[in-house]
Amino acid sequence: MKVFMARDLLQTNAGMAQRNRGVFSRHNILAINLISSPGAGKTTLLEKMLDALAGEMNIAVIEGDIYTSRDAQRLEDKGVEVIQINTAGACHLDAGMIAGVLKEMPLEKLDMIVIENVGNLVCPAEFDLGEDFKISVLSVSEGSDKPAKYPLIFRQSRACIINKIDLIPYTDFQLEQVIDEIKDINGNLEIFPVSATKGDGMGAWISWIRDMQKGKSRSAGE
Ligand SMILES: Nc1nc2c(ncn2[C@@H]2O[C@H](COP(=O)(O)OP(=O)(O)OP(=O)(O)O)[C@@H](O)[C@H]2O)c(=O)[nH]1
Ligand SMILES: [Mg+2]
Repeated sequence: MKVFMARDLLQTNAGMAQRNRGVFSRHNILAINLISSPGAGKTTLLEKMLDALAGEMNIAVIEGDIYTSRDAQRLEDKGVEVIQINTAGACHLDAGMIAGVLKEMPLEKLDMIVIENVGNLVCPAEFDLGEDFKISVLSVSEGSDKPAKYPLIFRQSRACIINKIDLIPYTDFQLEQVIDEIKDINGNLEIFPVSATKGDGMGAWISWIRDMQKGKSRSAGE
């Protein structure tokens, strides 16, 4: 019987993530990793991001799902390269899976890679994929207590999107209180309350991510 220790697996992952980071950096690609509970709105956000940004930069998407290619199919008509990874049961993407698909991607042409991780607030937070940063997505319908209950992902992220703010009137979600709790966990987080479906707040998020991509390509040129 083969036994693998979680600590050793994480070390192997860290080495592979470092290699991915080198690949992104050599090609001046901004790589972001979207993480949330199932159904918080990652694919919907991505659809709207592609509508806004695909005409001005070359974006590719890596879709992580346990099963099915449904999210990849939703994004394919946006005219960008979409690669599906089915983890066949695993609750997160790891750096080795990303390294495997990077070999198949037209890296020299790309400005940004968006990775949609498997819907899960816990395991994906543990795995560095070599991305520039993680983005956590929390949705109003999940309840106000989620940042306090699952702090790791908020600690690990560079930005947090609070999605589905159009549903606030129908729930007991306390937006200001949640923002304060998230800031207590990570005071450096950029926080974007949005409604991906209605469009509220999306301008600020899109312009922030656009600036991050420009910053990465500028720093590469220095
Ligand atoms: N009311 C409302 N619904 C939304 C919003 N964003 C997404 N949804 C809905 O939430 C549901 C889930 O959205 P997805 O984009 O598939 O969520 P996801 O995080 O990609 O889901 P998984 O990939 O399965 O984890 C869909 O029915 C969306 O239409 C929003 O801003 N407001
Ligand atoms: Mg999705």
